[in-house]
Amino acid sequence: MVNHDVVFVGAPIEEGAGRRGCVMGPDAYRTAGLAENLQALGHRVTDIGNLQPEDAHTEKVPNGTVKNFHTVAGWTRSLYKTASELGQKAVFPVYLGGDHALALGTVAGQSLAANRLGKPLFVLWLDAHSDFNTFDTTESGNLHGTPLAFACGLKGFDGLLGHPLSHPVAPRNVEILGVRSIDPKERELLVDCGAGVRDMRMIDEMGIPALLAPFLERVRAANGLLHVSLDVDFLDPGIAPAVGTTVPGGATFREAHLVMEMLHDSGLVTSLDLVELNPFLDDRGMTARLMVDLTASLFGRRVFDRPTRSF
Ligand code: 4U7
Ligand code: MN
Ligand code: MN
Ligand code: MN
Repeated sequence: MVNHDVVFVGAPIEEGAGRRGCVMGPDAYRTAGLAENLQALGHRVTDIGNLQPEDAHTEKVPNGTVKNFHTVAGWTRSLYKTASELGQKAVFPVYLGGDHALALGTVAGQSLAANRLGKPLFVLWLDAHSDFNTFDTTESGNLHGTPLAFACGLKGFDGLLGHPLSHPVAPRNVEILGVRSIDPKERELLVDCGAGVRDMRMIDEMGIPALLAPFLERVRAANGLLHVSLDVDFLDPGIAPAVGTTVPGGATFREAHLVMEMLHDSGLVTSLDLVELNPFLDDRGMTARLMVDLTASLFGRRVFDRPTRSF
């Protein structure tokens, strides 16, 4: 088994979401024993604590619908900087959210770093939503619904960093898995750019392995790096209530663990977002603990190493 140098980066951003509470996410993961669980698997863990947003208040607000633009832009800048640095080192960053607007900074930063290493970045987006709105298409104005569009280089986002994105992720290198809520304009953007979208019905009909294995093969064939962005609402609300944007019919306990186990076995994942946990909505920590256990599966936890004999 490969032992990683894991770095925790706390990002208690909640201004991208429609309701408050994600600010408590990073500490909930710490309380639920994320570090201890990864250490028990033989990994080294360094927790660099929580980042602070930069000051972006002089930037022009793109339009009247977008909410908390300056705060989100400030977080995007500090996360972008941190991710572009960590992404070039021999460490495995785990970004502890915070709402999904965190990924405005992490994916762009990891993509810049991958480019500097001469490798393409692939992104696996585990989410009930596709998060592919732009500042022009968002109806809610909540910026946690936009990070994947930004990372793919769609137009209108320049104010976030104060400059255009230099190394966007190729939409063909993006796979969205578990989706069951897409806004009409998002759908058009997704179809136009050619991102991979695998909805819950496809999981029902084909199962996780038939969907995930071909994507992992593409990452391997391209000698790519893989960033995984895990939104709590990927999971069925019955097993993961601590999220502000529940959508019924999500991934089951075993489907989610199988995704993580396959990701581990692939050896391809190089960075991870844990986002949208809202501890204020949790039931005695059950969602925080499930997210910790899923992360442990991604880092190699398994019940039994190999059968002692064939059947
Ligand atoms: B999350 C939504 F309208 N599309 O833009 C929007 F349905 O990070 C939801 O995946 C976004 O939780 C959900 O507000 C963002 C809505
Ligand atoms: Mn979501
Ligand atoms: Mn999301
Ligand atoms: Mn959400």
